Amino acid sequence: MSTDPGAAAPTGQRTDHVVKLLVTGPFNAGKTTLIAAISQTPVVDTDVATTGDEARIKARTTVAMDYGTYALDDDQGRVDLLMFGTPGQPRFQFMTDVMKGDVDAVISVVDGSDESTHTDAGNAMRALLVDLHAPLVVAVNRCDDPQHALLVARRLGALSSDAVVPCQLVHPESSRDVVVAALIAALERLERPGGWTSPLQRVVDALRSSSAAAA
Ligand SMILES: Nc1nc2c(ncn2[C@@H]2O[C@H](COP(=O)(O)OP(=O)(O)OP(=O)(O)O)[C@@H](O)[C@H]2O)c(=O)[nH]1
Ligand SMILES: [Mg+2]
Repeated sequence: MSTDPGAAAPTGQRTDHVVKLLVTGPFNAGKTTLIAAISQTPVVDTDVATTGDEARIKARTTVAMDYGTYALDDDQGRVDLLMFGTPGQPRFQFMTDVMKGDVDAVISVVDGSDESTHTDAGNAMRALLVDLHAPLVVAVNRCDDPQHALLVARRLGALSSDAVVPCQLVHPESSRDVVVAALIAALERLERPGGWTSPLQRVVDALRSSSAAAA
């Protein structure tokens, strides 16, 4: 999470906090649907007509990225939630590498009803997380059964500490549940020992260590 009070919000206004979520997963999983359900601004998408075998599954596919935002501005300041969606087709994998910096949490969307996509989804998810120290939420789409969702997430390689959310992303409230789980996972990471330290605590630590050095 960025807390630069001088940072510019995506709209050009000042912002106090920026929270960045990366939404990833295989072709047709539901990534664009999720971001569109939360974003207050029309999603900047890069969907084009699908070609090849995948054209039989759906007419359009994301080729570069999705980008959606959600802003909260109250008496405690402005928070901008930025959601970046990756393309699902493996040939556009390089875009995930471009987008993955500084993310606060990763949402891995997988189609719970299409087992044929799970091996590749698991490989891509584990490869992404190797050098990305961000918490993970596995969103098992087109799935109502928490037990089945857990099974799918474990097969993908999720850890028992990772959040798993069965969802129906066509329903906006289900997308909200997934994003809330990602924000909670990011918060828990910040509060964990060794994670984020509050600015006040950092000043306390610095003062204590300088007085110890002077003694
Ligand atoms: N029945 C059902 N359809 C869904 C659900 N979520 C998404 N869809 C549909 O599945 C299709 C694919 O969704 P997208 O959001 O485009 O998937 P994507 O992961 O962005 O796909 P790519 O960018 O091509 O990889 C769309 O037609 C959605 O309306 C769901 O929960 N249930
Ligand atoms: Mg998409």
